[in-house]
Amino acid sequence: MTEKDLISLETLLEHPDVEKVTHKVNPQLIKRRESIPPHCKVFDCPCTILATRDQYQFEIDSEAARQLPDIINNQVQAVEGVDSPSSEQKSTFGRERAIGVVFSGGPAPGGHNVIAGIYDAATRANPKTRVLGFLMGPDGVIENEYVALTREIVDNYRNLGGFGMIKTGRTKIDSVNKVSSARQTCKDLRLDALVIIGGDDSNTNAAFLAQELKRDGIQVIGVPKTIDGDIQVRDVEGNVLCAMSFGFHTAARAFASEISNLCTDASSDVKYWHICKVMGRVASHLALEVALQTHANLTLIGEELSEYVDYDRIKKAEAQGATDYTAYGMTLRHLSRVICNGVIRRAAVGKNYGVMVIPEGVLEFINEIQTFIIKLNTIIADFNEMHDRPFHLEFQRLEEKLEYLRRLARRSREDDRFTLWNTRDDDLFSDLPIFFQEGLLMERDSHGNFPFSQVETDKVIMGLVQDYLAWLRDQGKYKVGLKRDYYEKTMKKGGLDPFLFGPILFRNFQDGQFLLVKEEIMSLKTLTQELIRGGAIKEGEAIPAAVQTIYKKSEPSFKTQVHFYGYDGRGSDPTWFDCTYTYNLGLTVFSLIANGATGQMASIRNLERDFETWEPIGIPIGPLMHLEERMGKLTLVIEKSTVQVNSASFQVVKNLREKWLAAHPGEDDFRRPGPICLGDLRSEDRPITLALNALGSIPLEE
Ligand code: FBP
Repeated sequence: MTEKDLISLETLLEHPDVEKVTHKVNPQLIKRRESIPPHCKVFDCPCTILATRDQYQFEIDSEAARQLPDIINNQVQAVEGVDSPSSEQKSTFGRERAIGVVFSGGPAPGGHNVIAGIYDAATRANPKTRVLGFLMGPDGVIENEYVALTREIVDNYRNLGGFGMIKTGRTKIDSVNKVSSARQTCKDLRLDALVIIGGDDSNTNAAFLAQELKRDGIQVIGVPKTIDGDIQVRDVEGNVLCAMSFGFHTAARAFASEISNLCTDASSDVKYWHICKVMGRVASHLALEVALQTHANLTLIGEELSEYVDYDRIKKAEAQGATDYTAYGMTLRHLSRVICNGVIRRAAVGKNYGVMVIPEGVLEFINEIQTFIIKLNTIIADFNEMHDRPFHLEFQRLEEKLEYLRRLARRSREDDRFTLWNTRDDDLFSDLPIFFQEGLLMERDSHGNFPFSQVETDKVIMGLVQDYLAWLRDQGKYKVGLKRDYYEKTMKKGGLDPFLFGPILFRNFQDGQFLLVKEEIMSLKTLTQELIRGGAIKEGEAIPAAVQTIYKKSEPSFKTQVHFYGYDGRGSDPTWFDCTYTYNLGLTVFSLIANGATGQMASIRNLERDFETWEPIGIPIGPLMHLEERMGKLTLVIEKSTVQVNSASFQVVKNLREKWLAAHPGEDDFRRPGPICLGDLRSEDRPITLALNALGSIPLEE
């Protein structure tokens, strides 16, 4: 560096280039804010109406009919454009309104565009309409904390990820007090409508609020949000009304982009297995989409594990005139065997590395774990109901919680009506690693959900995998296959005849492309014995250096790197698909409000098809409700949609699994989805799962 390059710190910090490159508003951000997603044609019209689509019917739960009498008979409504509205239509549609919006639950990319769509449509219909954003999620509604949204605020967040504009929270408006406070807020603010942008539980809340606020003339509209992709709605005949919640595509693409980079790194550095836990509290939709996007070597799908049936066990039990219920569903131990099998097969062709995807909710599908989760949910909920101090405050240390469980187990011995937690449960629970016991006893959220994202699911599974691999290595069954060329070259370099040593060292010397050291050679001691037995060396002679090199190369070490993909993808800027989907959801919400709907969830049909075919609709929320066990009680909720094993997307993954495992000589089959960028809505820029599922379902064999 010369004198002329020297610059004072002051001049540096004031330099316009420094200001330019460090300014938080960068060109990418400007491009995002300025991009305008396309809108469905109906929204070009000066006003819209709702047309009932009674061809879509639902099976109505009698309890839902009882609790939601004013919204249970709602029908699916399609938004239709009116080119020349009557003056009455114009004045109803364009009436001045006050609309409250709230985010509920975890962030999902695209949420800001829902608000932008509502804001644009509402202020276009009447510039005096006010859109109020409740702060910090449902707490904002309960506590009347809000911000009046302006064009400037909305413009700042267009096409951007997160829920930063008004933040979010997980409070549930479920008690009489909370409902009454929320109602008071809506009345105080003279709201015409409240829009709840949330997941299955939040849309459940929306239905109850719609019922409650109907008498006040306040409409409630839900919007299907969650990266987990588990809000999917079909009618009774299987017609798809909501194919996917928003945010799913972005999160899956964000995870896939990172995981694809790991595939590249793993196959370059060839020494690690990357274990990637991906979000999805219960359903494995995200893992499935990531598998399709990246072709990772191994992907677990929770729903498949619970469908597993061990026919050998059933037969054995049947032969003894018994029924083996443990044959249904996969056990943790069995799962670890399946994983080890993949690891060993890849190692045998020299690939002692790979990428594996684990859905965070996978344990929910393992019978033995699910039983614990359900029992503990009930125990904690019962305790909370019967005591002033909640379970987690009363018992803060693990040992205290375990002692409480032991007390319950003792009680079950004394009182046979008490069966919730028995001695066997207690014994099995004590066998689990401590970190997992702690995980299973963690505090549930306000909806009673088990906090999977905080449990080291991967550690539970990989602990068993490590143990079994160590055993297999000791048995000589886990070996790294060596390229024949490499072996021959190394031996010749060491002055040894590869053809003399080959049959002594390898089990497949005759025809193997990748040579596998014999199982009985498990240590330098057993190697020496084999060499002596094969006549390659004499008693007391040392193992030749070249043979030692070959042996060492064949010795596997299972090295892992663990990653968690969740919050990062949840906070990602949305894909163009999600930008467009959510903006149109927002426009749909306003059409529903302007036409007097309540208890409806905004949706767009035909998401898997060309944009021109997208159809904005309202789905009645009441009929989606069914009874489910929550916190130990039967509660009305919207059913979570999990991966269907007969779906085209799952079947494609299942049938390409072997190809993606790539346990053969030659290249892996990794796919590079690339990073998320703004673009046009091309067919490949939407969830692969959607495109595949639209092709139909596969009939399952009995
Ligand atoms: P939502 O259902 O509210 O959309 O949240 C889903 C999710 O992103 C899950 O994938 C994850 O398990 C959970 O949120 C994490 O919750 P938290 O933000 O409370 O840690």
